[in-house]
Amino acid sequence: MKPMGYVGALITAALVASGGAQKVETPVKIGVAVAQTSNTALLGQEQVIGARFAEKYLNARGGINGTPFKLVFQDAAGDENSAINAFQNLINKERVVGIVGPTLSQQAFAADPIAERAKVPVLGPSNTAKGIPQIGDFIARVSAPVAVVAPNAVRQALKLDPKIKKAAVLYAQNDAFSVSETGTFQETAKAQGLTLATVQKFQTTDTDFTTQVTAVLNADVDLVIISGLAADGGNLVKQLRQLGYKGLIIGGNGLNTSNMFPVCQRLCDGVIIAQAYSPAQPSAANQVFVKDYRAQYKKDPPQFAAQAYAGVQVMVEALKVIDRKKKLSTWDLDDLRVALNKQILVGKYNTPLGPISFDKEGELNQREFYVAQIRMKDAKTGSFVYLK
Ligand code: 1QQ
Repeated sequence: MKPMGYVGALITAALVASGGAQKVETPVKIGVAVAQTSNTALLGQEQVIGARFAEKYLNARGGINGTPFKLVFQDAAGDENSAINAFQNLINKERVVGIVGPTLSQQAFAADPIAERAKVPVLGPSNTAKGIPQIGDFIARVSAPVAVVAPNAVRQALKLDPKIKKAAVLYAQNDAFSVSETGTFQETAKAQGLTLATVQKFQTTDTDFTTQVTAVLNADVDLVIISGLAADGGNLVKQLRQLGYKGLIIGGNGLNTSNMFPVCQRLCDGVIIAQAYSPAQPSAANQVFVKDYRAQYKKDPPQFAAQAYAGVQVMVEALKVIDRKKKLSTWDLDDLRVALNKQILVGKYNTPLGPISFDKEGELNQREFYVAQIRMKDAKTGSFVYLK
């Protein structure tokens, strides 16, 4: 963990001494704490793109009632300490009004309590484990939980091949999201009448999966379901194919990025992944987003970019409502953070994810979910093809 530093400590001490009262700076700063480095950046890179995109386009459309806002990025990397450090910097040094982040649920369980104690609203852009909104009053998420997203992949696999009877389940035991998601996958598979022939564990840091793949092959299954992150997940897919597994593979949310393609290359082909976003979502908000995104990046936006965009959008729209009642520049920062949290939870938002809102605990209300399958054109290029 990077230490806060002498200046940061001095500022914090001064604020504590002064009772914390400080005016909001303009332009208003929204913090973004996602993985810009480490293996988790395979997922976080798409969030940075989505958030920057939101900043550019929402500001071009008037920002907060005519005043631009500013995103402040702090690299939360892939571990708990980096996420905690990023949150502390954003809260105490950058004095942001709210935070979109972190990337992993594993990090959210460690860093969100820091924001909760400081009364700073957090929107989890990709924190899908069970229990995230329950961390505290200031914690909500724009990322639908595994319990509602993951089952769609199992149902779709059975639609593609109704003869599937035996499944193998593999999960990263050192990652809170993977543990949560595999629970949902295992319940769904059993509820659908499948036999769980083997359950295998690994670590997100593993690169050699010979033991797990051998167990899968010995169990003679016709479906493999993986809950891990992008680098480990990609290597696992690759080694399953290299050692001769021929059946369908379901990947969880941690494999939900084209940044995995360089890892498993052609062998990524066919992996089925449930989606909390579709570029085809017909809402006007999404169609504008897709058109603008395509113009800039020459491809469809991926789920993690769309969710990060939605996170920034929700903060901005809630700030607009508050600003209309009392100009943001006239607020005390502490009061504005509390008001922002309240407004986030009562608002309704037309986002690229479709229309969304939150329940009292900060859990996301979202209507539509999808399933996509990876199609590789060659070793480097592929795409997520949405299934009906
Ligand atoms: C979580 C996730 C990750 C796989 C998203 C990046 O869903 O940690 O909750």
